[in-house]
Amino acid sequence: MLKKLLVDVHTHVYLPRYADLLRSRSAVPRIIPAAAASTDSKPSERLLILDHEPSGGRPVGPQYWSRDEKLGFMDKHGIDVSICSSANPWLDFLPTPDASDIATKLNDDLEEYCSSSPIISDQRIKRLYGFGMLPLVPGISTSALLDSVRQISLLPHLKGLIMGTRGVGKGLDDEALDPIWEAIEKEKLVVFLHPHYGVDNDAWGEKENGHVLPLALGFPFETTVATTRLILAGVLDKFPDLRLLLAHSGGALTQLSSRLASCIHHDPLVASRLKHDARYYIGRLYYDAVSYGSEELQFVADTIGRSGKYHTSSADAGSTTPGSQRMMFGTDHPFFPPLNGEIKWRSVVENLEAIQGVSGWSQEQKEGVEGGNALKLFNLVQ
Ligand code: 5CU
Repeated sequence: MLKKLLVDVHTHVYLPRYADLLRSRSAVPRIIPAAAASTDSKPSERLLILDHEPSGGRPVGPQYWSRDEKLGFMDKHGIDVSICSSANPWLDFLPTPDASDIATKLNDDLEEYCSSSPIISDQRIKRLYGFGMLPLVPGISTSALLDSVRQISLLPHLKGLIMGTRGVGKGLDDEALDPIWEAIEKEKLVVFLHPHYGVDNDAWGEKENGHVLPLALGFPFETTVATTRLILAGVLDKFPDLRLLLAHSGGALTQLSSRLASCIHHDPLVASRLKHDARYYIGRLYYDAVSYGSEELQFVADTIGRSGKYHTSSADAGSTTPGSQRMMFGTDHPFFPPLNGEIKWRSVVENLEAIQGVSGWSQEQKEGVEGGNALKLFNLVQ
C-alpha cells in the first residue's frame, strides 16, 4: 500500500530573482542590508513588506529563497510534497511592462525550482509543485494576462496560480477579469487567493501591538471581503468550475455566511444577480487548514459541508459532502519561524495537531486534509 502523503498547500518562496528585485528597491517592499555593526556573528538582511514592520525590518535569509532550506524544513516536519507560491506582495508594486516580463521569468524560475526537485519514487511524483503568478497590475492588457495563464498552464509543475485581492486595481469583482477567470477555469488551474493589505490601519488604534492585529485579523478579513465581493458579482455563477483555494481557512467567511445570505435576501438588487443562496457558493470553495485549532477546522468543514442544501435546483438540494474534503494542510512557511530555537516549528506542529484533534473527523477524513484532498485537487494522484 502506498504511504499516505503529507502535502503542504500554503508555503511560500521568494525566488532569488524576486529577492534581487526587492534588494534593488528604495521603497517598501524591499530587502535592505543588515546594519554593519551587529552583535550577531551572522548578520542577516532585513525584509520590509508590511506597513509598520519592526524598526529596520525583520531578519530574512535563505529560508526565504533556498530550495535546500525548503526541503530541509519539509524533512524536519515529515512533509512529503509542497505546492509553493510566491509570497506577498507579488508584483503589485511594479509598472505594467516590468510586471509582465518578470512574471514570465518568475514562472519559469518556479517551474525549474519544482521540476528539478527530488521525486518520491514509489508515488512517481515530485516533492515540489508550484502556483505561478499573473502580472496583475493596473493598466495591464487582457492579452498579457491571458498569455500568462497560458504560460502557467503549459509548465507541467505549476498547478495553479497565486493571486492577491486587488485584481488589476479594482478588486476581484471587476468585470475586466472575466476573460481571465474563463481561461483559468478552462485550463483547470487552481487559484490560491491570498491577502496582503489587511484592512484600514485606523481600525487598529494607537497601542503598539506589533503585527498581531494585521496578521491575525487584517489578513483574514481582507480575504473575507474579497471573496464575498467575487461571489456577489456572480463570478461563481459565470464560471461554475473555477476552483478557488482560500488562505487562512477563508478568514471569517464561514462564520458570517448565514448573515451574508440573510443580507442578500433583504437586498433585492443583489439577490436578483445570484442563482443560489450565498451559502451554496461558500461550500464550492477550497480552504487551507491554516487555522491552528481543531474547533475552527471542524466549524469550517461543517459549514461548507451543508452547501448542497442551498443549491436552487431541487435535484441537487440536500446533497452534502463532508466539508473536510475541501480542506488542506498548510504551514505558511517561511513565516512564523520558531522564536526560541525549537527544532520543530510551533506553527506547523499546531496545525498538524489541530487536524488530528478534530473530534468529528474519521481518520480517513484527517488523512484527506493532511494530503489526499490536495493530491486530488492538484491532480497528483497516480
Ligand atoms: O508575517 C508576515 O508578514 C506574513 C506575510 O507577509 N505573508 C504571509 O503569508 N504570512 C505572514
